[in-house]
Order: sequence, then structure tokens, then C-alpha cells
Amino acid sequence: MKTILITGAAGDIGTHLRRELAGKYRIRASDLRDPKEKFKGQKFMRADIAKFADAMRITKGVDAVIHMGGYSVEGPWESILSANIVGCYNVFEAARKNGVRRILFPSSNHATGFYRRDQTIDHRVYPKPDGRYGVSKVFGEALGSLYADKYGMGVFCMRIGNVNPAPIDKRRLSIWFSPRDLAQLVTIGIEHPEIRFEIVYGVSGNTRSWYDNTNAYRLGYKPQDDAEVFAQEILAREKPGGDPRAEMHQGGTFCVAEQVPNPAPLPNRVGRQRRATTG
Ligand code: 15L
Repeated sequence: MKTILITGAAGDIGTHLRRELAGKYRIRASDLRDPKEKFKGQKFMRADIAKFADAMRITKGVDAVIHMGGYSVEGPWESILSANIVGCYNVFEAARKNGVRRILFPSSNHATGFYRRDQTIDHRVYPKPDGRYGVSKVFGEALGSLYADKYGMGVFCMRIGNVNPAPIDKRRLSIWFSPRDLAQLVTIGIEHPEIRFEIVYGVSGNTRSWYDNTNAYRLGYKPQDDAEVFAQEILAREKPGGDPRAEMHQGGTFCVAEQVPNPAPLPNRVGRQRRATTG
């Protein structure tokens, strides 16, 4: 059985993944904080990926890394720099030094968020990030490309939409990614024998998708879910209006906001918000 490191294991996506992959892999979970939900047999290692020594410790002896750790929304540059630039570099470099052969990098729909909603884009389009967070995801993709070409690592970049049990609004009808489809795509990223460097879109088979996800399908991805089954209910409660630039572009409010609410702040530790998101 392969040993898989999931960084950012206490976060939403990390938690869905730990649940979905339980029993299929030997899971090593790492984060700055203890995960609320725990699954039998999964080992937890507390770590701050902004520290290289921590990155070395957690990547030792694993077959693959699913690097979910980082700052997960648009936010202050200092936080993005530490978690998503320094932290991301540390994880790739530590993995290389420890001989890890494969990394799954969660890029984001925000790496291409300034494409318009009336455009269909594939994995070959040039990046159009919609904020500092989106820029950090482009950085991760570029770093992955370097580590694949220069060091022969297998790197699988998923431009993830929105992972949730169900889509939460109109924009997410186009980018929803169900937990079981996430698990299927991640399994392809771990197991496919021919991955050198790939970019795919991490979304379900949504009728309203903005993506031509041919590259994921070529690698065997067969999504089981489609947000369309929720469309009527979502559209009925959608409030009209909103910023026209956000409405026009795929990245939505990320295209206009300087900061969106951080889903992973550390309560009662004012001024230490960055630390809550680098694991
Ligand atoms: C992302 O990249 C974020 O990590 C996630 O929290 C959501 O905001 C998602 O994009 C989205 O666009 O819905």
C-alpha cells in the first residue's frame, strides 16, 4: 500500500480527501492544527511548511505528496508569500531531497479567473490570475513544471473549482467539484503511470462548465456528478446584481476583492492568521 502525505489535512479539501481515501492508502496527514475529524489509522504530523525543516520531516518516506496546505483564498501578500510561495517551494524541494517521485498540486480556478464566463478554456491557455492568490497558484504550476523537467518528478496540477457536497451558488454551478470526483481525480494523479507534468481542471462533469477538460478525460477521469441537478434550487435563491466585473469573469468576486473571508483562521490568536493556513 502506498504512503501518501496530505498537507493542509485539517482544511475542507484535506478532510474530504482523508475520508474518501481512507483504507486505500496509508495516509500521513499534516497541518498546523489538529484536524477536527479524524479517521482510523491515519497518522498526524503537526508542521508549518513555511519552515524547511518541517517540510523535510513530513515528506520523508512517502510515495506521493498531495500538497493541499497553503493560504486558500485571496488575502494579504505577506500571508500568500509565506504559505503559498515559500511553503510551496519548501514542499517541492523537500520532496525532491527525500526522493519523492510524485506531487499533486492543487492549483485553482483563480489561476485563470480573468477569463470571461462566455469563454471555454482548456489546460493550454496562458494564465490569467485574478489576484495574489491566483498568482501564487501560477507560481506552483511553474514550479511543478520545473521539477518535472529538471528533476524528473511526476507533477499533477489540478485547477480546482469549488469542493463541496453540493454547489453553493450560480458561479459554482460551473466549477463544482464533488468529493467523490475529487477522490477519483486525485487517485489518477497518484496512480497513472505516465504522468510527467499535467494540468487538468478539478471539476465535476458540470453541464455549465467553462472548461474543456479533455486532458483529464484523456488520463481516464470519468466524473460521476454534474451540478445541474442543483441548478433550479440554486438559481431560485440567487440574488440579482453584484459587481459586473465579478459577474463577467470566471473568478467571480476574487476579481474585485482585495480579501475574501479566510476559511481557516486561528480563533483567539489575533495577528497569527497566517500561521493558521500554512500547514
Ligand atoms: C479556491 O481556489 C479556494 O481555495 C476555495 O476556498 C474557493 O473559494 C474556490 O476557489 C472558489 O472559487 O469557489
